[in-house]
Order: sequence, then C-alpha cells, then structure tokens
Amino acid sequence: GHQPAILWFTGLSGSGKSTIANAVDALLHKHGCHTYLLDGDNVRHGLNGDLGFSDKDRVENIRRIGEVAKLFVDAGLVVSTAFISPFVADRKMVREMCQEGQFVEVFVDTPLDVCESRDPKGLYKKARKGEIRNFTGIDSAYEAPVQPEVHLKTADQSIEASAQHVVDFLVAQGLV
Ligand code: GGZ
Repeated sequence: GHQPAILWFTGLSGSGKSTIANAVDALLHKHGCHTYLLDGDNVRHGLNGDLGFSDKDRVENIRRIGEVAKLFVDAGLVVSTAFISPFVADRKMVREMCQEGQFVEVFVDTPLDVCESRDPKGLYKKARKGEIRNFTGIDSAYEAPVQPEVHLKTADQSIEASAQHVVDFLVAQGLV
C-alpha cells in the first residue's frame, strides 16, 4: 500500500525535471503505486493552453496545477508534477492545500550554465538574443527552494540515481 502524495518537482528549463519525474513515476509504478504525472505536455497544451509566461500567468498555471494535483491526491494517487514553478509563494500555496507530509518538494538543482549548455530546444539561445522575453533564469526570476524535502544535485548523479533518491525518501517517510 501507499499514501497519496504530491511530488512537486521544481527547477529551471532543461534541469531534468520531466526526465527525473518520469523515471520516479516508472519506479513507483513498479512498486505497485497508483501514479499520475502532470507536465507541460499534458497541461500547458490543454487545461492551461490559455496561459503564457508572464508572472501573472505562471501564478495561475501553478494554481491550477496545484488544484488538479490535489484532485489526484483525493483519489489516492501519488502524483508527480514537473513545472518550473519559479516562485516560492506559489509552491507554498500548494503545500498549504495539502495535509502534513503529503507535499514533497523536489528541487532539481541544475546550475543555469549547465541547463543553458544543454539547451535542447534552443530556447536559451533565443532568450539571450531577446527573441523570447521573460525566460526563467535569463530575464525572469527563479526562486530556489530553501528547505526542499529532496534536493537533487544533478551534476553529481545520474537520472537513475536521482530518481532512486526520491523513491528512497518516500520509503523512509513511509509514503510508499
Ligand atoms: C520559461 C519557457 C518560456 C519562458 C517557453 N520561460 O524546456 P521546456 O520549454 O520544455 O520547459 C519550459 C516550459 C516551462 O513551462 P512551465 O509551465 O514549467 O513554467 S512555469 O512553471 O514557470 O509556469 C520551456 C517552455 O515552457 N518555455 N517560454 N519564457 N520556460
């Protein structure tokens, strides 16, 4: 058995949030957990298709994702979310919607220069040229978590090791 929870991944574009969240989701699934993964692919195109990247829209993006994640928790699932979620206040708002211990903040801590050198979609390059405005880390803020439940320094470990680290935390907490 397992307890419902939100695994809230936060980090820069290109930090590896989605990749690690997918790996965690697969490990939990093998473990027998009922899981769901919310990420840009299934949320920003649909439910939040009306939102852009102004501060106001990001706040609304995170608010809606928090509400949806909470619905999955009510249904008993372990739900992972993989969004930049750059603002402390918004992550705190979601945390406060949850019961004690149900909100697990996972900081995917990949330095900006590493994310920028990966640049899989060429977005950092465009942001540097001014072709994209309000790009996180370039001309829009990223507020790093102060006390995340899990702090992944991705420069020092593989995707698999990072994912296992998250699962180990959940086991230690008695969540899975
Ligand atoms: C940041 C942007 C932007 C701007 C488009 N700033 O690497 P990606 O492409 O796949 O991940 C980024 C994604 C961020 O969406 P989120 O919903 O996670 O952001 S937030 O939580 O801040 O609301 C990037 C792409 O969208 N993208 N423009 N200006 N990322």
